[in-house]
Amino acid sequence: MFDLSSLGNAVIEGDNEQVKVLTEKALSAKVDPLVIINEGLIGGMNVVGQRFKVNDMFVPEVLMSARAMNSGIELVKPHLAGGEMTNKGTVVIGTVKGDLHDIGKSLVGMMLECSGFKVIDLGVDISPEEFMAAIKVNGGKILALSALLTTTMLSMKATIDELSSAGMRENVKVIIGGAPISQEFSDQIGADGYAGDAAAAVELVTKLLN
Ligand code: B1M
Repeated sequence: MFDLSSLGNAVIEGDNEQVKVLTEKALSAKVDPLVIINEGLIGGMNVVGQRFKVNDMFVPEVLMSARAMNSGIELVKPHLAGGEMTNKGTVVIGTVKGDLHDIGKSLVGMMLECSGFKVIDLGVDISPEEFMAAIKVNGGKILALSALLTTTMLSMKATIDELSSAGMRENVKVIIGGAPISQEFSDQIGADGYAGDAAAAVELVTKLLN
């Protein structure tokens, strides 16, 4: 049985090289790629989150951990099933205005891509108008909004309102997610669904497009 705790520790320490070595080792040992991501890489990042909260880690260290986690994810990505499948539908994804957190959003985008969806990732700090423009240009059927701050989650409602004002609400399903988001909030702002993690987001998008 491969011990993923050392991979998690390398993420916590922000040790990019060690993360790459241990991720390669886990892949060679045939550990399920999703287990490597969820238990090793995100497991480590979750500890970083808890320590950041109690001021036991600070922004530069958090960024090093995030960079190390991403290096591992890049190595795992080609091993996730389904990447070469045909386009099941276009998803426009981004982190809402005022919010610079991109790790969870990128993970959701990557998992959707690996599940056969075409993903247009707009990045972070995306205004309702920018989301709207991307939906129009790309013909997206799903708008996927991520927020990590209680202050920026309000921009999700503004984005849905913008969609309605543009007369496009009927044609586009909106899903939302991120640490402060809940099903209750999703219902409150009139989104089509909430997903707690990347795997749930794939399930939700699949359901909404069927
Ligand atoms: Co920030 N930050 N941060 N931060 N940061 C949080 C979110 C915070 C909870 C930390 C804390 O205080 N405990 C807190 C928010 C408090 C609140 O609003 N209630 C916080 C704060 C306050 C801030 C700043 C204001 C700090 C400051 O400057 N004083 C600042 C804000 C900057 C801004 O955005 N304007 C800030 C900055 C940063 C960094 C730049 C240092 C860095 C971001 C780096 C980057 O993204 N490139 C950072 C980080 C890393 C965190 C924590 C530690 C980790 C977030 C993360 O990446 N987690 C975070 C603490 C925490 O969440 N425990 C924290 C790993 C990631 C895989 O999980 O993003 O939750 P997550 O995504 C999950 C699910 O939520 C879900 O699936 C993902 C995979 O399972 N999901 C979706 C996410 N999006 C989804 C979309 C979906 C569906 C599911 O559908 C569309």
